[in-house]
Amino acid sequence: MNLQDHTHNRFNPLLGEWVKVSPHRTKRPWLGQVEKPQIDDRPQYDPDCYLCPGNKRADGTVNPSYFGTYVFVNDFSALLPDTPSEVFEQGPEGLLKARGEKGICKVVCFSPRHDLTLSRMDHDSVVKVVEVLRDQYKELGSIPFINHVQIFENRGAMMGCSNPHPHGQIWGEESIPDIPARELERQREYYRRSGRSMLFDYVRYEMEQGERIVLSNEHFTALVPFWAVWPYETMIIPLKREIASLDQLTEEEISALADVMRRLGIRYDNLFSTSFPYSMGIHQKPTDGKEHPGCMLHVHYFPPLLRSATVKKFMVGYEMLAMPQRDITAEQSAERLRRLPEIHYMDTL
Ligand code: H2U
Ligand code: ZN
Repeated sequence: MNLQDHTHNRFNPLLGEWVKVSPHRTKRPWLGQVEKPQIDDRPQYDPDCYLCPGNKRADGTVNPSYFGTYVFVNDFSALLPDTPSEVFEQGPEGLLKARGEKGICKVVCFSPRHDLTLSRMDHDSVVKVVEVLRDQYKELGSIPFINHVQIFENRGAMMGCSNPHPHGQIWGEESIPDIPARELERQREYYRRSGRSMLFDYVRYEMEQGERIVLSNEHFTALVPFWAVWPYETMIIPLKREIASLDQLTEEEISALADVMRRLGIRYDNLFSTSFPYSMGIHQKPTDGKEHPGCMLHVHYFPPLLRSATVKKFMVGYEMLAMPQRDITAEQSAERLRRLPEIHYMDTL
């Protein structure tokens, strides 16, 4: 079987799921289609933005005149610290099951500048963002009832992001949510079997192969995983040592992670000359005080775009009912991302 010609199912070892790849449908070469660049001309300050410094938020709080980053408790938090942790069970065999969930939700402004994105901020400012995410992981994680901290960024209206001001969210909660729980379980199983971390083995193998690597520096690499579902899905993984969480990073590694995030963001924006929408998030060690053998810190990027700034991939029909499917292979996506320049298109207009 040739992975670039024949339809096949690829296995995702992190989730234990499969993705169908049908490469013959995209046999035509990449046309290198030139898109009209989308000019992002937001003002540096927007008086109507609830995240800009000095502005009033929905709950009446006035944001300070912050420099760098600014973190606050979400005014519409989905999780609250005083929810009762009760169990509900009803119906035959307890089919109707529920459980109370305590938690804290925060919003992190990445910059006071309304017009920027992570990909348009300078390196030092992105370093500050990674540092503040690390500090929040530590702070929330040290609260006894918080056993898992999920950091994420929803970027672009297409992803349901309510405000273009650069920001992310952090949800700390009692239980480990399903997706990270499954990843942790599979990493644990791999560790039990081999005595090594799955993602550390994987990243070293990919570095030798090279064909799915997008970019790297001394400490981190960004690659299109073999089992990617979204057309330009990527992961950032530590290269040099097994790191389980943000608080284990040295200053040098924080700088290296910021570097890869920033450069990957620029390549993404340059792909379709648009401010590239995505959901991005960090998976790391839960804060439940347990061991979690084999757990490695990693960042996932799930971007919805397929062919242009407006044509997105839909997960419907077969994908909703059977399994995910893609046409362009992970190797083709990695090659396209690898060929792009690291100077932001907005800086060349
Ligand atoms: P997005 O990242 O999906 O755009 O969400 C931004 C969050 O900001 C959203 O969860 C919160 C919303 O609850 N928010 C506030 O905390 N205060 C406000 O004044 C408006 C929005
Ligand atoms: Zn703003």
